Amino acid sequence: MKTQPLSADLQRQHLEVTRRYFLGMGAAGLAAVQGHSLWAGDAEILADATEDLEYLTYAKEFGTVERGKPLPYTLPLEKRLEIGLERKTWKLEVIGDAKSNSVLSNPLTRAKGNALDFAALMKLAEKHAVRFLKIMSCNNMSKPLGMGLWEGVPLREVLWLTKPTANIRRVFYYGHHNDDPKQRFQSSLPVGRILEDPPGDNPVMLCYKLNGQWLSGRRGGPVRMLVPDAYGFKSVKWLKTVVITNNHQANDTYAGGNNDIDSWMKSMARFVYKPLKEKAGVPIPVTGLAQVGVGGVSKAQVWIQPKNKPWPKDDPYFTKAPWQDATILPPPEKWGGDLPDGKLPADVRFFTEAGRPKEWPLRYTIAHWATLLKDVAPGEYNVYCRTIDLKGNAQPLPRPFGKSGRNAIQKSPITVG
Ligand SMILES: Nc1nc2c(c(=O)[nH]1)N[C@H]1C(S)=C(S)[C@@H](COP(=O)(O)O)O[C@H]1N2
Ligand SMILES: [Mo]
Repeated sequence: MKTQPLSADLQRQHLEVTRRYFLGMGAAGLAAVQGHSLWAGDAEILADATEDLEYLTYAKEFGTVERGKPLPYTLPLEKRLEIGLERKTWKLEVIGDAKSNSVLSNPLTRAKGNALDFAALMKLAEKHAVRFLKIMSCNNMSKPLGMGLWEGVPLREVLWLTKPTANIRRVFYYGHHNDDPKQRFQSSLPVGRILEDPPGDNPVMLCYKLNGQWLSGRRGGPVRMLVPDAYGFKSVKWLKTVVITNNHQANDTYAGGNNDIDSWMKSMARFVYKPLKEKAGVPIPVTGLAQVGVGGVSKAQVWIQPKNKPWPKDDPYFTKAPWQDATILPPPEKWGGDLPDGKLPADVRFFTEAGRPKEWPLRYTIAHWATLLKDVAPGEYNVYCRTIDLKGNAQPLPRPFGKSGRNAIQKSPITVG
């Protein structure tokens, strides 16, 4: 497996929203902005502040988790055309599991010549296309990979084309894998999740656009699966095959490696700007992101603790620490991320006709947060951040186990003096 760290490009949207926040705070905020190198562009601080991601992530800044030798999108164009990894030649097979007794009277196969091609997908898109925001996050990584506006056709529209009638409990799917079974990356879902969306959720979809652009080969194009509520491993790239089965068991590649393959995304906070060194007597700006999991996010919080005062071992999640609330910032005015004109298109799920989100923050996206640490005496400290969900659970609760999604509380050192 290869992972690529996020680039250290500037956090344009993040800096913009946080700067507005600090300016709006009056005297203390002004002191923080003016007296502070963050806004002056100090290279070291910016490099540190820019490790994470901005609102919609630019293509070149998106984090990647991929397998394959060679990686399919690195093959020459001629080869990509031959294997169907270009829109012109892409075809999706939707078939019954030969080892199972699912009944479908119209499987979509290459052999029969009725596999779904890109033109047919676009025909479905005319009527059924959906667009929604989603953070791509790997359950095994501490920070998200990238924030996207994804567009696609609900998978159920294509499942129904196969005229399924009985003995269907699960759907398996996998991408191009150089015809090498060992390279196959597969995942699965209960059929119910595909046919019906839980209230307030988005459909599982065949995704062909990200941030207003055709889905690139690196991001899994021409078509990838996109599972809104799940960690990244359910969103299989270079999708070519969907298998309908009566098997009730999951076959996900990620079941190996001790991963919990049934986990909804969790809420968690990450620092974006975390100062390493500060003068005493100056308000210290701290900013970050909250990933909004199934439980939502009601608060982001920070806590600063002297290094020489270790926290009691019987409170491993720091639940009794004196956390202070940060401010969750409003939705951005500019969405960024390669969108034509930086503008969201019409008909984004959970947005009004005027292009504003109906609630904020939205589930399975991110929100920015910011705060000032004030009156910190000279000394060595650690700063921590966490989220509180809509039920009042403090991160990493109610699901602290890492293999269902990493959500340990992040800690960052700071010297004040
Ligand atoms: N075909 C294929 N799809 C894949 C993977 C892969 O290795 N091969 N990795 C998965 C994992 S583990 C994650 S976290 C996401 C990451 O998506 P991204 O690379 O677009 O950020 O892709 C998923 N889809
Ligand atoms: Mo992953």
